[in-house]
Amino acid sequence: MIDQQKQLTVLLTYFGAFEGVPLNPSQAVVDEATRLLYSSAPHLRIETRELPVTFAGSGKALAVALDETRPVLAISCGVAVGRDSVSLERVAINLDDARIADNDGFQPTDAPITEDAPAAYFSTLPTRASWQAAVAENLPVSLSYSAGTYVCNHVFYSLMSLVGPDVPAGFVHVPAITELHPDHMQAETTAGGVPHPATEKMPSVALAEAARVLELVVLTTLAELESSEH
Ligand code: PCA
Repeated sequence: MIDQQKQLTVLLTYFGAFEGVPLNPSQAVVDEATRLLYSSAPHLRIETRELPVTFAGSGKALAVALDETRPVLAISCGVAVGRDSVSLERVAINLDDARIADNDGFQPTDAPITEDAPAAYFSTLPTRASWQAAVAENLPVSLSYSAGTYVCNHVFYSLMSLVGPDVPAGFVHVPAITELHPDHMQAETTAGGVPHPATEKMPSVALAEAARVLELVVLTTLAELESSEH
């Protein structure tokens, strides 16, 4: 139930550095989207949290963040190096399969995230409507059907199992950001990245564009929540 009198809390999470990504652009995108949302939707309370790039710690940190903030909408964000657009992830799979170690030095292969649990969860964000809103503004955006099998997919799967069907939730992968030295990054395919020859320039998008896509996902989801109340 959306109570118009109540301040609506939105939870946005991002990740820090990990192997091949000395500066994770998901933080800058979340910060900039938060700034945009405070002027476009002043009734919102935006809570942001950094999650560790670890299989063991990320789900726990997410559970704490959800418990502390009790959001009406939750979006986790991470980077997928080598992609050339902001990816609205549609499906999280029950699989940890890492080609690089996480920040604990842990590198699971072929391991279920949760035993005897669903093979996959779909995002409950209005991904297509959000994508359409972003396309209408000529922003670099795509619908994606794989968030990889590294910590981002793990967090996405954990998020969907933690929030249940009543709180819209999902995952957004941002590409490298033009202003943040993208050439220092390495793509990692299990982390939703796209391999690219070292001779080619790393694809990247402008910070303002990536942040606007994230803002549109939040606004589109809230509009849908509000219309379901009438
Ligand atoms: N991207 C990684 C984990 C953290 C991040 O920002 C991934 O796509 O799995």
